[in-house]
This record gives sequence, structure tokens and C-alpha cells, in this order.
Amino acid sequence: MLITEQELDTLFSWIEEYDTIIIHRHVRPDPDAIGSQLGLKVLIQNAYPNKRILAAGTSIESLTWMGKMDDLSKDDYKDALVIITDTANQERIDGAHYDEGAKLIKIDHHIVVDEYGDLQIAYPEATSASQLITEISQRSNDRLPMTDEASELLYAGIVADTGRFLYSPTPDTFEAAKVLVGQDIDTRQITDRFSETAIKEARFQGFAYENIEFHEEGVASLLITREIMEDYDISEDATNIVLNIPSNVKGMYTWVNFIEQEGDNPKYRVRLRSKGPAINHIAQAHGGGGHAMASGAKANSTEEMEEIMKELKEITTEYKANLA
Ligand SMILES: [Mn+2]
Repeated sequence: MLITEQELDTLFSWIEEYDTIIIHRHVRPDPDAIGSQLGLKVLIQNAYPNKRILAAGTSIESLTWMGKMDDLSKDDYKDALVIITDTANQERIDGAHYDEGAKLIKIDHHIVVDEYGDLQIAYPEATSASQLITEISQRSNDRLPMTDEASELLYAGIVADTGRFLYSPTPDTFEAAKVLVGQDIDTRQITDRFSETAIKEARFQGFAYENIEFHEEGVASLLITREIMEDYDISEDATNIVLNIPSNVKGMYTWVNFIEQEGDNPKYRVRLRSKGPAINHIAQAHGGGGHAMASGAKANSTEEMEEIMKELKEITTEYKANLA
């Protein structure tokens, strides 16, 4: 259990106090962003049927199975409580007007890079935002009791952010999962959603397996050009499915995808991952940030892409030298 009593007291009293509550999450949402956002919405709506609880942000097609966003206008924010889940910095918040409510709350599990909000429930030790929402329900003394619908959403968020409990789950992760699995939900159906692949995605994975470069320093890299995305009919978001292929390859400790952008500013979006040395300082040096083992950055030129490769090779070589 991570959240302090004081944070919970403030959170519950503000939820009680406001008749309109608007929940945002980050742009380019993943299942944890949507799961924590809509999971919290369902929990509050269930406990307070007379309040207006709204979900803000753009919908993305691949996650419509989790639920829909609401249409919002500036007027909705008047005297509203605004809650942001799963979003480390304000630039990444999806949807306008989030700062025009009466109060702003951040609930997040990323490293704190931007302290925003009147209340911050920010715990990098949590493996997902959905885990924190589950804890909030669990410790609400029945003010926000768990429901089946919320459980499905939150379970999907936890499964996604932990890579199906593979990436460093903690006792708190399983504590939350235990609560959710105890509800009447079909966990098999939820996990199947993550394993199903479209044919074009399977073909794109074939491209990735063929073209990932495995460098002797223990770094794997893949360049995904606009042309490749067009050839395989794959959206930029969907290129994510090949990111972690090198994680199972012996001798590889860090890996990176460079995704070509439409304009030159930046030229490449950079996804960095590691199972060895921390890579977030490299991301920070190149216009990004994130977790020690999972970060994002930008490269404005081919030269900057090469610089990032050089830096990755250096820290990975050093890491390998210290292994023995
Ligand atoms: Mn998350």
C-alpha cells in the first residue's frame, strides 16, 4: 500500500464535494491510460449516480473496446474537479481546458518530472496507474466500492503496463490484481485482447525480425521509416508491437526503435528500452524522459540518431563490463 491517509482523505473529500468530475489521461493512450481513466470514472459514477462524471481526450480505434470518451466543452469545467491519470507532465495531457476546473488532481506512477495539481498522488513504485486506482477503491471504506466493470478496465491496465506481470511486478501489483480477479470478470478474454494480432501486424513483425540490428555492444536497434509503415499499412502507434522483440534475445541489454516522423521536427520519435542500465538520462538529453527501463525521446536529425546509438553502446558496454 503506497498512498498516504492524508492524500486519500483529500481525494475523497473533493470527490464528495464536486458535482462535475472530469478525468483526463495522456495523449496516444495505452490500456493503462484508458483503464485508469475509465476505471476511475466507473467507480465514481457507481458510488455517486447523481454526479456528472466525464472522460476527456481523443478516442483511438484500437482501444475502443475499453470504452468511449465524452464530448466536452469549456463550460463543463466551471466548478468541476479535474483528475489526470497516468500522465507525468502537463504537455502530455490529452484534451483542452484541464487547468480551468476548480481543483486539479494528478494520479500517476511515472517519475516525477512536473509537479502539477492541487493534489498529487504520484508513486513511481506503482507498476501502473490502474494499480493506484485499485488501491484507492480498496482503501475507500466503501466510498468507492469496486465493480465488475471497473475491474475489467483496471485489470487490463495492470496487465498491459506490467507486460502480463513480467516486468517487475511488486507485492502491491498482485495485491491489486487479487482484488480485481476476485470480481466477476473474464481474465482470459481480457488477456486474449492483448495477444490477438491482425495479419498485417504479423507481417510487420516479420519485417522487424528480419531487420533489427543486433550490435555486439548488447544494443539492438530498428529504424521504421514512413515508407515501411505505408508498405505494411501500419499506424505509428501500432509500430509499438515490435518494440520489445529484442528483450528475449540473448546478449541484448538495451534496445531502441527510431520511428520516422512526417515532418522534420523532430525527424524521429525514439523509443528506448532496457533490461540492464538505466536509459532515462539519455532520453532526457534528447528531448524526452520516462522510466529507468522505458523512456521516449526525439532525434532531430540522422546525426542525433547516431549520437543516441553511440551513447547507448557506451552505457551498455560499461554495464556488461560490470556484470562479470
Ligand atoms: Mn501507465
